[in-house]
Amino acid sequence: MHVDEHLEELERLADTAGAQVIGRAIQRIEAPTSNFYLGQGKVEELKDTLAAAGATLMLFDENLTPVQGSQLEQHIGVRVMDRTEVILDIFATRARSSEAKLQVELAQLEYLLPRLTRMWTHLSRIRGGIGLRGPGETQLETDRRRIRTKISVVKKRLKDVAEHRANQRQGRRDLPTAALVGYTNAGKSSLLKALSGHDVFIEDRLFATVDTLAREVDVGEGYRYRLTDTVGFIRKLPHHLVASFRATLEEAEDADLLLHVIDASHPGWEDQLDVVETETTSVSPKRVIHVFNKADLLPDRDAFLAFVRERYPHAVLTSTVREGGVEDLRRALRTSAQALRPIAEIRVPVTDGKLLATLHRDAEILHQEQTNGVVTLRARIEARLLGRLRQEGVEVVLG
Ligand SMILES: Nc1nc2c(ncn2[C@@H]2O[C@H](COP(=O)(O)OP(=O)(O)OP(=O)(O)O)[C@@H](O)[C@H]2O)c(=O)[nH]1
Ligand SMILES: [Mg+2]
Repeated sequence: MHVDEHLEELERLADTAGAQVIGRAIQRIEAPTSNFYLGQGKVEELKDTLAAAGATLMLFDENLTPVQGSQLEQHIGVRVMDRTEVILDIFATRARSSEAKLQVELAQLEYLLPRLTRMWTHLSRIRGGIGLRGPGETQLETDRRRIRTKISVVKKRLKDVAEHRANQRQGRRDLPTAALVGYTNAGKSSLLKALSGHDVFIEDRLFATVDTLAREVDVGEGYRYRLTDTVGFIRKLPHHLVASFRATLEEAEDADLLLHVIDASHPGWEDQLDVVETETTSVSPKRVIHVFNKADLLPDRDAFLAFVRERYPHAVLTSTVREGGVEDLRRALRTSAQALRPIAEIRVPVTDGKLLATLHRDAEILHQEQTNGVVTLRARIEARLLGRLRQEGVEVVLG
């Protein structure tokens, strides 16, 4: 991606966060300096530009160390936010579920901890008159301790929520599952909406989705899939900081199939694809379908599909704004569902209550009848479970 595209993205983040951008500046440097990141001359120039424009905020596309952030602020005299801070700000305003709120709180606390001195400087300045004097070491230490305690409390609560979610997922293996993953704004939520017919929140802004959300999707011929929408990825974000991404990764890890959604119309789609692949390496190898979305904006769809299929043989093109634009994906899901959940006839002695209960929980029962103490079930059943049943000597006939 070019630096212009990077700033374009930062501008969209700023817009999402509610800031109005009045100008951009770029400096090419050999290596960041430890005090300002930028060179001294550039800092002076920025100071004048910002003052002349009456700007109140400077956004930095690179992540700043606590020292760089505080030095820049003191020198330039406006609030300075780096990429991560802008993104945390967006997450804070968008989190809805109690889990997402906890995740954002944790990320903010962890971001805050090494920057406490700087935040205090802000406060004392806002209160006025006290100059740049900090709160004193004792106060700082107390605050640090309090934040650390808070962090461990929030972590504990998040762990409980995550365990609860994992249990819920475990208990539901009746349908094959797919996770929609991808760069932010690629169209993941739009695809979930188009496929499921349910209303899903969509917006032409970055990070419209900060909560995972699951919907059932009819993929035809009686097959269904459970699709999960997840939080989008973005370049240069310290993902360890944002626990929401862990939820995304957990969903991805648990799913039978990954749908990697790519905005095919974006000039930097290849870089975006790489960012997502790097972030999800921990969940592969897994079956992945590359879904090239916004195909309606492509000048030559056939040529594009031929090009991407050289690298991703199972790639599909989609458009959520075109009539029938997601049917190729629906068909791919159906093929995959048929392979993952073949239909089988299973005969179980009526006395085997445990096996019957397992089947009722984990398989989709299509038909059931009982004769002479034997229950015959016709069911869509996970290929893995079917193999296990066979090994245990259960009578199973495919088809
Ligand atoms: N032209 C066109 N626009 C699309 C298509 N699919 C989605 N969009 C638009 O792209 C923007 C982002 O869509 P979302 O579905 O919110 O994207 P997302 O991947 O869920 O984004 P985040 O939740 O922010 O990570 C919206 O303005 C959609 O209307 C498509 O097939 N064609
Ligand atoms: Mg979304």
